Amino acid sequence: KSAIKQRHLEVADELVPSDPGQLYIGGEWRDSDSGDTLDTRDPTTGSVLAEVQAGGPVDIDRAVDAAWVAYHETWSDYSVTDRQATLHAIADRIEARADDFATIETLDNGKPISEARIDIDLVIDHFRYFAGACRVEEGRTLPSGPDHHIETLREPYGVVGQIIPWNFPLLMAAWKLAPALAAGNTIVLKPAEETPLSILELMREIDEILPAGVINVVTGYGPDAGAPLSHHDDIRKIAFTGSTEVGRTVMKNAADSITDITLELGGKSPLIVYPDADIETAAEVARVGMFHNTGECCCAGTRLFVHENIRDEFLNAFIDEVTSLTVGDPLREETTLGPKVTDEQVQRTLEYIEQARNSGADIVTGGGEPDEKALSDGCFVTPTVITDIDHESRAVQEEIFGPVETVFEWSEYDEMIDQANDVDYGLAAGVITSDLQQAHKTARDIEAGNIWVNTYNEFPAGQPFGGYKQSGIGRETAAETLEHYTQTKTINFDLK
Ligand code: TXE
Repeated sequence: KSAIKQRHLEVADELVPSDPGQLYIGGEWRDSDSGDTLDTRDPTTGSVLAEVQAGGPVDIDRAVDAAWVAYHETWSDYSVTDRQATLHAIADRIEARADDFATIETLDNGKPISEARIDIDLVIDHFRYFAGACRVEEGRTLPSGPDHHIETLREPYGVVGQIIPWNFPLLMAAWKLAPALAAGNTIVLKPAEETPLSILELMREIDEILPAGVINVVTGYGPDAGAPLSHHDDIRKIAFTGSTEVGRTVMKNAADSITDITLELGGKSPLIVYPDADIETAAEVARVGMFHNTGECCCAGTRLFVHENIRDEFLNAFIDEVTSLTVGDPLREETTLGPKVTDEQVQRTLEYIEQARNSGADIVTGGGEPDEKALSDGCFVTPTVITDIDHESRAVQEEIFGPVETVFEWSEYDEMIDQANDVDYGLAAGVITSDLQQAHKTARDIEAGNIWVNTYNEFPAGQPFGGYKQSGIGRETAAETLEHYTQTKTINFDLK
């Protein structure tokens, strides 16, 4: 065995129980109805980390029933201060084992441990943020004549369904669980089949502080466990993060039972560098914007627009940044680029690079798998920068979701903005300039839900996150998210 494999097996032995993976329904651990299981693998070594249950429609039915029982019998009796205390208690539990959660995330997803720690800090912050935010949710008293009193209440939906992806497993769970619980709902959550381990560990950790059935977790494949959740008649709201393609299916399913929906989907975000930018800062922000989390970020700044006056100077500095990324074992502190999550994702990324190469684009650095023998069992792709590529090509228009940057040169503002907006997505954008007026104008002209100026990939709780165009519907991580998890009831009193 290689040294990396040996180390990962030892760490997994310590942190992943030999039987980690039952479904968590009604506060109990149980096998799936079909008895089917699925393997979750360590993308660094290719080894199986654990076998978990592959849930299906019957398990989803059970979980939805359990969530309704919990809603009626316990969770609706929790006052807002009780809910606040529960959310803080969840945050405390995660904080006490932050290193364990970060390590499990690195084993299962492959993200560098230093980035996994950032995820876990944000997870804790999100639970605490919503613990506070639910205390300021208020109804309204409406103007009316002397004979009436009209008021509104914000009421929870009851049971909500949540489907999440593999790129930030525990953070995406927190973005969904925290506001749903804060608003008074109970939940059926389906993790991604690639990365269920941190969420199962979370449920083991908080089992004793959460009434049975308030959160139910059904692991499994999308079509078997996700689809039945998305068109379940007894789910009152569905929240999904994943590909735009599956998001469209989930939305159609939700239409069958007129279920409210929020969607956080793909992106193809522009990062615009102005001629007045400090070159070193710009190169660093661009590196973080593209290569954080191995490029597996829906908001990654995948289309880099550099002003012609600084194009060569910037590109040199940027290539220096990219080639100094340390590709390797994500459990090591110095690693800054880990493996992708699965072989399938590697193949998908390499196909996009190949298409770009065949179309005559210039692969300036990277463009394949690393040569090191020690990494040969893992899902690694070298950090890649592509120039001279047609903006209409697939690698520019479609989400690659890997460590692949495409670079464009611009001179005329209006043309650059038109091109920056010329994709189906509208999730995020970055602007790098010291000219504040220009930054404001660009931020307004870009069709996207999140704009970072002189920074990128920051997600503090409280800052709304979500997309324009085909990047989604609704906003997460902020006070307004509570509105997505509640419905308004109007009460009109006759005073005569
Ligand atoms: O996503 P899926 P995949 C993009 C990214 C990536 C591509 C494919 O471009 O390369 O999507 O990744 C569940 N009904 N993003 O295939 O399939 C699935 O089990 C209900 C962007 O992993 O969208 C998982 O839990 N649910 C993205 C979740 O959907 C279904 C993050 C996401 O998986 C389902 C991930 C169905 N029919 C991928 N089919 C982002 N926006 O951050 C699958 N699922």
